Amino acid sequence: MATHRLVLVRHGESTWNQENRFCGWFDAELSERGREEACRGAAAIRAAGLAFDVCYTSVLKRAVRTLWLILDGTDQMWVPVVRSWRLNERHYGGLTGLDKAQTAAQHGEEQVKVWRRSFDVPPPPMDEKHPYYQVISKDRRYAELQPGELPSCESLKDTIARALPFWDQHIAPQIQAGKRVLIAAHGNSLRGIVKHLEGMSDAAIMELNLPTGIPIVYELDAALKPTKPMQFLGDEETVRKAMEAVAAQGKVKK
Ligand code: DG2
Repeated sequence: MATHRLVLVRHGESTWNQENRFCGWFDAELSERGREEACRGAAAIRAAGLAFDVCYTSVLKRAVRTLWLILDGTDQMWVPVVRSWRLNERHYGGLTGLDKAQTAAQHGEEQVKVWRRSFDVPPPPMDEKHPYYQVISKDRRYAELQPGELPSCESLKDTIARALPFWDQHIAPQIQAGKRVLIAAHGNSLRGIVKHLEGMSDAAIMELNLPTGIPIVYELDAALKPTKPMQFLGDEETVRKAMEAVAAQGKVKK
């Protein structure tokens, strides 16, 4: 029996999604289209009559701003917001900044799918000479991380390993206490949460591509297990096309 509800949303399209670049921990802004997606997400949440008691997001502005636009568009700007680096996108390591289609042309589509979607194969690490090393690794928002916590690249498995403690210690107890929770995060940090919630296999999660800006509703039982499949607040055709478009980002452009 469903006793709790959880809403997840991947941020709206970022400028680097638009340019088809691996983004990871780079702090890209929302594109104009991304802002519109977030506003449409807000309208869908309002139409569904969903209210929140606490919201969670990453420390990356594409997710934070998406949350702001949703809270603004649903007149819930007063609701407490908790930000954590543990909800950041997976760290794309040495791929950060590269064009996904050009990377597929250079290394092959299969390799790019492994880097993007395999469960436990990380991308190559970001070394100190990488053009985005300083701007990411030396950013003061990560100054409090303990030795060994700042990644140089992450697989989905690594991403789950650092996101799950935050889920277990902060988010799950709030849901279990009856709080209505919204999480605005990223394609892969949310895939990690979905994998955990649904108990998906390492193979099944490879095929899941989350669209930008379309809220996802989960009905959960007392043990926080979904009582039915995730529901998108968007029409089926739009969701299907958006998921296919995400998957196609790693294909060579003809
Ligand atoms: C994208 C996801 O993350 O990329 O880091 O490039 O959700 O923060 O835009 P997001 C990135 P893919 O794993 O879908 O290639």
